Amino acid sequence: MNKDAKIFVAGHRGMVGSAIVRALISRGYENIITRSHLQLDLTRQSDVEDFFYAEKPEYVFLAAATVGGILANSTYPADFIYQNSQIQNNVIYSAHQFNVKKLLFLGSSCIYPRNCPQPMKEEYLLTGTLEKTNEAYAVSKISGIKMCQYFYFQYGDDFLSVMPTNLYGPNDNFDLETSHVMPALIRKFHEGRKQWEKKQKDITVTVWGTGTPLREFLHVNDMADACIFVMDKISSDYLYKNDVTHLNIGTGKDISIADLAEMIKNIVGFEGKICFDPGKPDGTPKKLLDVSRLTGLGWRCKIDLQEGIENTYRWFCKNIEPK
Ligand code: GFB
Repeated sequence: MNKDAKIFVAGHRGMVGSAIVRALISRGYENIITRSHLQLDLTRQSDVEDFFYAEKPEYVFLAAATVGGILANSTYPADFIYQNSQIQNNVIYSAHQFNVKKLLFLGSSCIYPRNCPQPMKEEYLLTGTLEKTNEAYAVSKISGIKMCQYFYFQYGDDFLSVMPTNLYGPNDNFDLETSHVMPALIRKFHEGRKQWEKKQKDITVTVWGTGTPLREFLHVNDMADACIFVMDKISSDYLYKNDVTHLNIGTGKDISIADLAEMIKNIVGFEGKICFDPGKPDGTPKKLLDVSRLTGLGWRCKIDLQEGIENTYRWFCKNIEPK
């Protein structure tokens, strides 16, 4: 991408989209186009077409999506499948109609089967049954991957997909009902610490599920860095001709939810107890990506988990819950 290339970041107010915009600006890209949800509803096909007709972006990062943690995914499956399918169908099809040079579609590691061999390689897509708690979201994301692939096959469009592992960082959703585990635990331990400081004794933080599931966590700044790397250096030709439908993005390391809780507890400085609520779903038992394809192409994550959580907690204290 030239520094003056016209780049549309769809979903620029979200955690990933905002990180991509920051990363583009810091690298000197000057012509970034964004639209808030109020300015452009990406689920409306004709509005999206009008936007692409008027703006004619050259590159598209498709980071707009309806996302949420395990409870939001299992409670609102209709919203997850409808909104995500609409957004990606409209943006990918308009990118095709208005000759976008390259489009990067962002998915999620939940596209892989629930009992997938670990670590999960790109070629394990569509080899088994999906995890029920996020099936609706996963089905829409798989459809997006396939849409990019088929537009390449039929029309030669340079559209490709990346699948990040569980992401966290600034601008995450810290709502306790709808968020992912990382922001939820940061908030819970922070609130627990405040109660502890007010000398309320016997404070306990509740962690959902059994604590045994294993997850891999990538800081969103690393994700943004990887997206720009792929946009700049990897072509659809390379990917699809090697029979690969998408690229995994992750750290290659996982941690149990119980150990993650301990880590966040120490970073936040909470001195009370942790208990587990097995009444809440565990979700898939283990989710670790095989990232060897992307590392083989020259990309590596830079932010380790300790540093990433410290950075996110500082952001939370400054922007969401000043002490
Ligand atoms: O991050 P999370 O909601 O999503 O939950 P998934 C990960 C694990 O953390 C589960 C546990 O085993 C949860 O039970 N957990 C413990 C908690 N305490 C909490 C808490 O307070 N809040 C939350 N949210 N979890 C999502 C998918 O799956 O991952 C999405 O539903 C997407 O589709 C996303 O793919 C990346 O990792 O289970």
